[in-house]
Amino acid sequence: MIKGITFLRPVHSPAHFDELVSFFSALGFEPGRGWDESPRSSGSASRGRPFLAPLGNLEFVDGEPPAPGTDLLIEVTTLDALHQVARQWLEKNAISDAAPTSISTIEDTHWKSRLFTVRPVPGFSVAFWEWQDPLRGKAIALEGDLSATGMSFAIVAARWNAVITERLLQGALDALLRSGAQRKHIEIARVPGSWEIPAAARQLAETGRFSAIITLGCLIRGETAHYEAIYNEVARGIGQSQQDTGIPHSFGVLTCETLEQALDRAGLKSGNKGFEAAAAAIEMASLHGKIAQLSPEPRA
Ligand code: DLZ
Repeated sequence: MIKGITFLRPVHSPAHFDELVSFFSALGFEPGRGWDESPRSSGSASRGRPFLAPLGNLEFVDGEPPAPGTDLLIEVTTLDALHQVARQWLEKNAISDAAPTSISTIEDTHWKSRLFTVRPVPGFSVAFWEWQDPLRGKAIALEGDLSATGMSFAIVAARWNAVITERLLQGALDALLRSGAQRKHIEIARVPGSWEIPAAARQLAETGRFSAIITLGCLIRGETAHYEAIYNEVARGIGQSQQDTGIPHSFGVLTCETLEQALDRAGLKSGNKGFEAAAAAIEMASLHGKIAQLSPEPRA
C-alpha cells in the first residue's frame, strides 16, 4: 500500500538549509520529525527537516510545465496572504550572494489559477498557486477535510478490557498525529468502563476547549451482564452529549460477541476502530467549522 511521498531537496550549504527551514516555517508549514546524523566514517554529517502538507501528488509532465523554471508547486487557499508573508520574509532575511533571492508578483495562468514564484535562497525556486474558482475540483457539497492541523481533541478511553482499548487509543493517536494534530493539543481522559464515558465526554465538551471528542471503549457480550442496557445507555449518552453541546463526538465503543472479535477490530484483521473514530472526529470538526462559517444567504 502506498503511504506517502517525499521529495528530497539537497541544499548547497548549511546557511541555505537554515534559510529554507526559516522560510517554510514562516509560511505556516507543519514541521515533520527532523533528523540529525553525526559524521560517519566518510566524515560528513547530515540533517533533514521535513515539512508536511495535507495532500501530495507526483505528476509527470510532457510539454510545457505549469510553472517553467521551478519544479516545486504548492497549492494553497490564501495566495495573497502567503505572498505577503513571503515578501516580508525576503525583506528581512535577504542574503547577499551572487544569484539574488526574488519574488514575482501574482499572475493569472492559462490554467484558470493565480501563481507567484519565489526564490528564498539562490538556486531554489518554488511556485505557490491557487485556483481562481475555489470550488474547482470539488463536488458542490460541504465536506470536512482530513487535516487536523490547529485542532484540539479530547479522547475518553475506558480501562475495562484495556488490552483492546489501549490499542484503540494508539490507533486514535496515530490518526490524529499523522493528520497534523500536535500532541500538546490532545487530552486523554481514562475512565473505569464504558458506562462512565458519556459523563466524562460531556464535561470535556462543555469546556469549549476541544474541536471534537473521541470516545473509546469495548463491551463484550459474553462477559457483560445487562450488555444491551449498558450499550444502549452509553450510545445514548454520547449522542446526547454531542447534540446538547454541539461539539462533534465520534463513537469508538466496540460491541462484540467475543474477545477475538474485539481484537480483530483493534488492529488485527478488521482495521483499528480507534483510528477510524479519530478520522471521523477530524472530518466532523472540519465540517463543523465550515458550517459555522456559512453565510446566512443562499449561494448565488
Ligand atoms: C461491569 C462491566 C462489565 C461486566 N463489562 C464491561 C465491558 O465489557 N466493557 C466495559 O467497558 N465496561 C464493562 N463493565 C464496567 C462498566 O462499564 C462500569 O465501569 C462499571 O459498572 C462501574 O460503573
